[in-house]
Amino acid sequence: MTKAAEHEDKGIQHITDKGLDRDCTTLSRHVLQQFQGFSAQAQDLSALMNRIGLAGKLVARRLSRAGLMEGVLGFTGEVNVQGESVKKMDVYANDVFISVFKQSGLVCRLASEEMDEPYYIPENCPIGRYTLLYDPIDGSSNTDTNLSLGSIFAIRQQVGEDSDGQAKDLLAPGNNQIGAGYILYGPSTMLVYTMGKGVHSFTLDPSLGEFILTEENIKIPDRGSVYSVNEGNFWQWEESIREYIRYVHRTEGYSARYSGAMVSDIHRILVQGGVFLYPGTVQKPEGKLRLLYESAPLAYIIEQAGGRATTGEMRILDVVAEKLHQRTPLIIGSKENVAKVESFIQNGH
Ligand code: AHM
Ligand code: MG
Repeated sequence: MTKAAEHEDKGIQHITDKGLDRDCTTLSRHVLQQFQGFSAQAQDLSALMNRIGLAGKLVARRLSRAGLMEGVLGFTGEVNVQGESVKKMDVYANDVFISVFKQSGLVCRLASEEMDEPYYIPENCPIGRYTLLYDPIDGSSNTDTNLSLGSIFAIRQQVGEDSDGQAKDLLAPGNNQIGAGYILYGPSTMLVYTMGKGVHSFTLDPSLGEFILTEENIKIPDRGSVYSVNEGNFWQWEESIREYIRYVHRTEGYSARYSGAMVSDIHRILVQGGVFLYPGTVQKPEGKLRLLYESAPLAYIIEQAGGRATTGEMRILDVVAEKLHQRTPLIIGSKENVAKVESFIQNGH
C-alpha cells in the first residue's frame, strides 16, 4: 500500500494546495483584467493596488512577530487629532503607507486617521493624480492581545489644483471613490477590494509574498443572523436603537458577534450576512466612526456586494463631509437587516 493510500485508509484527509490546482491570479493582474486592457488608468490603478498590497504585507509581517520584538506593542503616549490614545502600531502602519506611496509616483496626497492634515508628497504632485484615504490600523484596541485587526483604504481622483492645500475635493460624497477596500489581519491576511466592478478577495500566500485571488464577485446574503454592535453603549443610545436591540433579544435566530475591529466584523457579514451597527449616542449623535476613511470605503464594498450602508437617515455614499475627520453613525450589511434597523429609527418599529 502506498503512503497516500495508507493515509486515506486511516481517514486522514489530504490538504491540497488550492493555488497549485489553478491559475494563480495576483492582485495587480486582477486589477488590469478588471479594466480589460492596458489603458493608462488601468496601469495606474494596478500599480496603486500593488502598493497597498505591499503596505499590507509590511504591516502583517510586523504583527506576526509583535510578541518577539521590542517597541511594537503598547501606546506611544501621544493623543491623535481624534482625541484617542495612539498605539505604536498605529504610527508604524501610518508611516508604512506613506513610505510605500512616496515611491509610487501616483499619489500626491494621503489622508489618514492618524494625521491632522493631509500629507503631501510634493515630488509626486506634478503627475500624481490620486489621493489615498486610509485608516492604517482599524481596531487598535485588539493590537496588544493578538486579535484581528484591519486597514481600510479609499482611492479618489484628485479634482482641480488644491492650491490652498485644504483638500476640499475630498469632502465630496463617497460616490466619488474610484476604488476602496480593506486588509484583514486574521489567521491569514486577506485583501478585499472593489473598483466599481464587483468585490473580490485575495489571500496573502506568505511563501510567495503575493496576494492570490480567493473569490471573485462576492455577494452578501440578503439577510443574515448576525448582529454586531457594542451593547455596552446601550445606556447612551437613542430609544429607537434600544428598541431595535430589544427586538433582536426577543426574536429567535439572531447571534451577537463583535470583535472590536469592524473590518473583521464586516468581513464576516460580507460572507455570511447580518448587520453591523455603530450608532450615535444622545451625547454624540455622529457616533465614533470616521466617514471618509472608515464608513465610506466599507459602504462602497458592501453596496458593490449587493448590501446597504446608511447613517439611519441617508445613504452613506451620499453624505457630503464638512471636514476631513468627520464622524458618522453607521448601519451596514445585508439589505433586509439594514432595512429593519432603519424601520426602528424612522418608524419606531
Ligand atoms: P479605531 O480605528 O481607532 O480602532 O476605531 C474603529 C474601531 C472599529 O474597528 C470598531 O468597530 C470600533 O472602533 C470599536 O469601538 P468600541 O470599542 O467603542 O466598540
Ligand atoms: Mg479606525
